[in-house]
Amino acid sequence: MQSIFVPMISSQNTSIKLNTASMESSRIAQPIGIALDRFIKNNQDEFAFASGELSQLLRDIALASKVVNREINKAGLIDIMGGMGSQNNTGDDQQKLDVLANIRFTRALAKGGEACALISEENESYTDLNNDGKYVIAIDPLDGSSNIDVNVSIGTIFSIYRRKTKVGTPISEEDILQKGSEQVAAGYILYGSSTMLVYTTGHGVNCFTYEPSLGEYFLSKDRLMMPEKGKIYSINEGSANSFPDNVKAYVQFCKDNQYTARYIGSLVADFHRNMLKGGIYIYPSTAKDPNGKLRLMYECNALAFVAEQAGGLATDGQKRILDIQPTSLHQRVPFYVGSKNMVEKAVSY
Ligand code: P6P
Repeated sequence: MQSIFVPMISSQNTSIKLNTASMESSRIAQPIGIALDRFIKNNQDEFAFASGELSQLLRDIALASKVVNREINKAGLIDIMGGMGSQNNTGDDQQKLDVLANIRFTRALAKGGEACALISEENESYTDLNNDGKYVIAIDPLDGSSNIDVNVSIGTIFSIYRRKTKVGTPISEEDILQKGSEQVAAGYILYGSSTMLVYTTGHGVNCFTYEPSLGEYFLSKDRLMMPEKGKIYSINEGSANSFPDNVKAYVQFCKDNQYTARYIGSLVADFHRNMLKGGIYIYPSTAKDPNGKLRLMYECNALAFVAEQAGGLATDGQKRILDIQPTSLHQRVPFYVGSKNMVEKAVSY
């Protein structure tokens, strides 16, 4: 299938420059606008396992994201109109969007057949999908969903692991509690001014923009690299009184150096902005959340993998996020992620 060039005018494209310098010699420049499936087929040597399996997994995730994207826009409209929507979109008829998104992603992955188990923020325990599946998916189906009511961008975050135990046998804990360094792919969907799918398989970060009129994701950036330096810091200073001293000192450093404070309160949106412009996002331990608020398995690991693949860093303040051995599905960790120089500076205090 020929790649379709779809002229998309969005802030994402105008600031995009193909970073050919960082492209490995073995790879040809992918034509901007190539469809997701074709892109995966063109780069099948980059996925450690059968590319058809990755295609299927990303297709399952992309499919669910298209449905969620449509629901988000609709829900946003109803909420803005206040009372009109209050009877229709609450109670039994329509579920909360978090739950709806969870159902969509679970169903799509179950149908796709490649996943044997699903870890989700919405489920207390993991979900058995198919003992013949080879992959374990960890997902935050809709992060920051409280922002929908005020029409702020929100996101889906996902990690893909290869199961450790033999295909066809029951899932075990060693399949589920894997370190972030074991991820074979990870990424996020940002439901923003344009809806974007950003993922990595360990060979750089690729960004796709969704074209609703065609129902397809098209490549809008190949090999996205995060600026090593930046002057944007994202942290909820409302909790500043209970920040650890090192975090207080770093925030003061940012102020003394006239950095810009940007905190959307939606992790994927803050993270994606920093990916493009350079910056650091910190959710430290606070009085309310002594281990930080963000979850290792389905928020921090995926974004840490993407950040590192884009030349950035991600730690819990002491340890590389991807080296942390999970002990429970929903464990929280302090999270420092972003431009290399900024994270190094922040943890040097
Ligand atoms: P706070 C949303 O609930 C979320 O998980 C992230 O998307 C966001 O960055 C963070 O929590 C905001 O938390 O405590 O600053 O409101």
